[in-house]
Amino acid sequence: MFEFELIKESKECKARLGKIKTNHGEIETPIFMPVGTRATVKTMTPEELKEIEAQIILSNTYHLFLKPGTDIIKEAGGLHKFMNWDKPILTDSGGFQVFSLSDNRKITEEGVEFRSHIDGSKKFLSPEISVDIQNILGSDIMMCFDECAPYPASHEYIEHSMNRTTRWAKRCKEHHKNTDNQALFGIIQGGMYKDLRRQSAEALVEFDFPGYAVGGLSVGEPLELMNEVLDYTTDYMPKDKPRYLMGVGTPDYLFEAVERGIDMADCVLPTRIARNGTVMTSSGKLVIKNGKYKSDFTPLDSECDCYVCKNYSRAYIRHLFNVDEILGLRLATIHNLHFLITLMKNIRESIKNDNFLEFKDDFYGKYGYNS
Ligand code: PRF
Ligand code: ZN
Repeated sequence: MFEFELIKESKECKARLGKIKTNHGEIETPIFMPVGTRATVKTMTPEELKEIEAQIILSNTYHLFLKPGTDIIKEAGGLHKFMNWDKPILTDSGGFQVFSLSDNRKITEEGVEFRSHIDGSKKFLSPEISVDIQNILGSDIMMCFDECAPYPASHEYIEHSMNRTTRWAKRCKEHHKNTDNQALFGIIQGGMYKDLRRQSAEALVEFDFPGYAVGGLSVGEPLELMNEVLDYTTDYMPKDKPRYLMGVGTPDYLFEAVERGIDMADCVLPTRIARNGTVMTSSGKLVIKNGKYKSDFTPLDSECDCYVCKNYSRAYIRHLFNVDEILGLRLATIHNLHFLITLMKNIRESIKNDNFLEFKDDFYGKYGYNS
């Protein structure tokens, strides 16, 4: 089963409220998806993820293909069972990680030959292999194998790359058989070029995927440029299908994306910065290792009602980071994910009440913009 219900369109902007139904439960949109690259959201148990109301997590074909390998996950009975997570999972195709992580890659029409970033061994991924792996993983939402082109890149390069991504999407769709239980999303590419975004979207919409992603953004371009590209790209996307912006997860990028009609987003950022000791609060980011928190016995964020903020002080968490205690990483991660998940919940509430733009301005006033 896979269904998307568009519940409401905002009167103020292109923001939407919706609901996705999968075999592993429902997802309210707009949603932020925590990233569990290697079959774990780093430092968190599934029970803790449920406690902070995570509704869906993302995992990666590329990493799981390299380690532990597809056979082990097949033997375990799929990714849900392997990692003890019974809610929805989205898997990325490897089409991004193979370009950002591996060495010596060689792209051909057939696929991508590369060397593993772990042990240097030779590997190969193609649209068909990516679909086969994602079928074994058993994710609720699968992604087409694509090329996420670098930024900046010429019109000529992007056009060539985007057209190949379109041909790869067709091969993914033709190869994917388990369509009743796993929804395969198309990924729109086209760099920062309006004509190419349009061609990419129109070609993919022809294939009638159950959902569409915007790829190739948040690759180093300024926020204003991402906003401009998103603005026209979402206009080329069907209204009755979910729209997923890949790799976006700072509060400001999320607000700007939702305003332009995005329903789903994911990013390693909240979990990654947490492990570096940076926490998001209602008045902006805070580096907890800083000496000024040495005897600050207030919570990370006085407006937060997460388990961490209810029970621990800045001074204690600073101490944990300073002496490299594992609990520091865990507490900062729980708080940051709770912060973004709650932010998205409040965004949904504001769309419902037609005060999304006011909520956004209030948030920027306290948190800051592009920070
Ligand atoms: N393609 C895929 N995964 C991605 C991206 C993409 O373009 C991005 C772009 N920021 C993040 N993750 N397959
Ligand atoms: Zn908190």
